[in-house]
Amino acid sequence: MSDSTFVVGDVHGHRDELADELREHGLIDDADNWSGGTATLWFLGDFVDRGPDGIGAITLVRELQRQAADAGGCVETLLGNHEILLLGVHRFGDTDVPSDFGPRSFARSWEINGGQASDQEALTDDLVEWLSTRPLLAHTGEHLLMHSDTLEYLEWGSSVEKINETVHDVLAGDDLSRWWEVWRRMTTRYAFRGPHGVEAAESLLDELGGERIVHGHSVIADQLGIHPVDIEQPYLYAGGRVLGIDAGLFAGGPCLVVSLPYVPED
Ligand SMILES: [Mn+2]
Repeated sequence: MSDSTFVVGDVHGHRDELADELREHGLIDDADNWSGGTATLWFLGDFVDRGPDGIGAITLVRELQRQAADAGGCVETLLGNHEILLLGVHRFGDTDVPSDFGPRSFARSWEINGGQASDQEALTDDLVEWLSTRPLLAHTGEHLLMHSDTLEYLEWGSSVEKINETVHDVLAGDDLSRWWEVWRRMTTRYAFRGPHGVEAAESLLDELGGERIVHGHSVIADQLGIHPVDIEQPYLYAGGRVLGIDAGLFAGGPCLVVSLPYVPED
């Protein structure tokens, strides 16, 4: 277990399924306490919306973060677009976003993207502060971790540190247009699929560092043309430069806890 690194993709409110899978991998015990020792566990964001208990999932992760730190391990998470949505509704509600493209607001987007009233009600100031300061991008070993499979992160800077800093400044402020831009950019996807995927992945890795991108956000079942229930492994693509780990838990797929570096079974 020591020195092992694990990544988990989009949980979308499925707190209990997450706990079951972490237990299966020896990372938590029967009482949901950290048992991973000095292991590192990264989440790629999108804890909330679509499923019943997003705040419960975040609360579990925060508790594991404290316990892992005491044990010499590490638990950390990236922000997903659904965390931006959760925080945006909390801060701006149904205030219209200045736009030439018709009426839009965080509240409206939250409703049509599976927002759960119980998550908004359970959102405390402490959780808002913690979430608002999580990174968008991170490195672990030779991996570049990102929530969304998009190049739009580069609009905020040309290094991981700069991108995280720019977005943290936005989230610390009250500029609705800039907040909206964070949501909009992080909702884009599929940058590494198709004939130009390898090139896009390699140019991003050249710019931000790392040998392999690991992302969530876009379910791998539709990339493979199968149903999420038939997914058993993450999906390595774009010439081996990109690993997709969102198995579509909200759509009946498994909660993958992926050990890095990932080696395909066949
Ligand atoms: Mn997402």
